[in-house]
Amino acid sequence: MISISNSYDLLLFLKEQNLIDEKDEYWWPNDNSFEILLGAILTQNTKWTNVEKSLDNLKNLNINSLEKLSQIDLQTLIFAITPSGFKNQKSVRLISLSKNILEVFGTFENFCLKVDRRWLLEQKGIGPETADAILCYSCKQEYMVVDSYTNRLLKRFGYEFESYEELQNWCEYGINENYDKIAKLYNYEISLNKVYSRFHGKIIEFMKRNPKG
Ligand code: 39A
Repeated sequence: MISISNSYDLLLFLKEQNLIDEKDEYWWPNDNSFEILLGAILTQNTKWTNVEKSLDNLKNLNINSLEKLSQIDLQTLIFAITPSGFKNQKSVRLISLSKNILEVFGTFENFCLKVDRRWLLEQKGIGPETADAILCYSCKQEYMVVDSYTNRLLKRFGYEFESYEELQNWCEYGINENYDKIAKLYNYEISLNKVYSRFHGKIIEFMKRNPKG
């Protein structure tokens, strides 16, 4: 393993390996922002392959908007999301989140523009990782998601963090500090949100290919 002094060095190390060349532009499978919101909740405590099965079931039921999700029959939702686990808890939370978004923001588009991290963290079942996944990938805001893969990867490089926020700050700081160099690498066509999105995606893909340090 090479040694790294900051998250920019880590990004360069991962970028050289072309880990997400075949993936979507922002790495997270990107049919639409509403589906990303569903995926961000469904992926809690389960593998992504299980989430894909639940998302397919919801697509087959044509649950493609907050309005439809807020009115779905609970048992139908529970059955549809069974593959991704915690089906009762996640169903209640999805319905209540969709109702709260409609009540406070009116539309999904307005939610993406106006929502902040604090509001998301006040919702039942949404912790920092889920909130940041929604902000980063659904709403295209400038937050980087960090997770157990990020923690484990950085441990291999000798870094340990005391909290989610400390790890997130470390990741975002090195990127911000070196944003000019990064933008140059991408021919100045990359937003900070896209750098965070792709960086997180590279970390996950690297760890899936290299599960043992
Ligand atoms: N753990 C994960 C994932 N693994 C993923 N993909 C693969 C595509 N997403 C979108 C979220 N969490």
